[in-house]
Amino acid sequence: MKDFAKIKAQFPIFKSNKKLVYLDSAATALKPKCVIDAINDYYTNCGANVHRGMYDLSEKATDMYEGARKTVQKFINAKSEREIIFTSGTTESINFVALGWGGQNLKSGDEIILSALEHHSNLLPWQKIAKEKNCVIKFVDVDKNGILKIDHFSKLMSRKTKIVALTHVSNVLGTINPIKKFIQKAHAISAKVLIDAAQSAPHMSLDVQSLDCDFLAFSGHKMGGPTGVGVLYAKEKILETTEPLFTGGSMTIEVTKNHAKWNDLPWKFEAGTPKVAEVIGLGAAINWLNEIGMDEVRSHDEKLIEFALQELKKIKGIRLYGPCNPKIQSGTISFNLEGVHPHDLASILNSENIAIRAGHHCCMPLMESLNTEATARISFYIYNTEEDIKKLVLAINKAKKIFVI
Ligand code: C6P
Repeated sequence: MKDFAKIKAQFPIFKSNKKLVYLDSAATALKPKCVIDAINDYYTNCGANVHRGMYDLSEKATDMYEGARKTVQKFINAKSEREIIFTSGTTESINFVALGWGGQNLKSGDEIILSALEHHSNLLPWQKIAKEKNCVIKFVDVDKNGILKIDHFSKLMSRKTKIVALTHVSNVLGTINPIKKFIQKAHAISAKVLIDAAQSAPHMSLDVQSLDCDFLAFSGHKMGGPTGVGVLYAKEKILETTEPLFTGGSMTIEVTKNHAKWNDLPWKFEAGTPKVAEVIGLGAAINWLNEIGMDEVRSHDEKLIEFALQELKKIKGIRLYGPCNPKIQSGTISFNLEGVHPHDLASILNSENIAIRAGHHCCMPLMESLNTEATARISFYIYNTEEDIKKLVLAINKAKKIFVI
């Protein structure tokens, strides 16, 4: 059992903002000192570009950058570093698949299956390519607890299904979807599967070989890493036959006036100067998570969800969305308070130094399914404590007194 008070002490933000109760980690997680130090160290003591210079500092930068790739590979148990592509985040990773792989492989009449839970980042790239290629998008329904209906998925699948793109964990409801079952079903009809792991990679251990997904996307900034960096995992045999979406420096081994030969994997997908400092920072974040242990992270999450659900349920007029079950819910709870708009609630909580998110959370179709325009959302990470939840509940009751007559 880890000492979570000691873990919280590793976050400099709590020294400059002593009263902060940060409950918006699904938007972005705070950064531990070791990550800030790793980025600082790169700029202070190295600063060179990667894969280019024949001098010590550039070789050092390349070693740190490629070392981070190895760290990511092990973190998700990918077979090879060749399967790890650094992107700017989940959004870019999904766009790479939809527009790059999809642009090359989808054709008129093909079907794409998404779900009612998807973040706009796992919806709009598919809408774009579906319009371009005249494909059909179908959506797996969620039940009243925000859980994907696997029976409905079975009904949607057909010979025309080419790709299934699903979120592992909902950023609104926290639902942990049983993605392995969906992947197995999709593979039975030879469809490819992309997993949006933006909200799962920071909270639980992932094993892409065991899941057998074809693509997996996540962001560094939601797991203690810096903004501006993310990962696209894809099976090597898919990457080998996929053309790069972007072209430019570093992704070629031979260029003439009319022709270019692509570099080896994974570099053929990393055109231009990469996000060197950010990738190094992401590597540091993953090393730090590994030290804590992803099972500890998940179990801390589970305990906080359980405590928060228990305390929130005591508030009269609260409506909780989602599974309300810590076993299948990761660090996020959405709710509404009768008589108080979520924006007003967020602003009252802000005056009590409590940061939450309110709105549609970039999931407008899901809001429609939930029959609401917006929710208040709290989301945890390893620096949160039961004390934070007690402060939240006190502040919600204060808001009620102001707004509910
Ligand atoms: N969700 C939230 O507050 P980027 O912005 O590329 O790092 O991640 C996009 C994204 C994709 N999928 C899911 C499930 C997500 O939750 C997010 C980001 C944040 O919920 C910001 S909108």
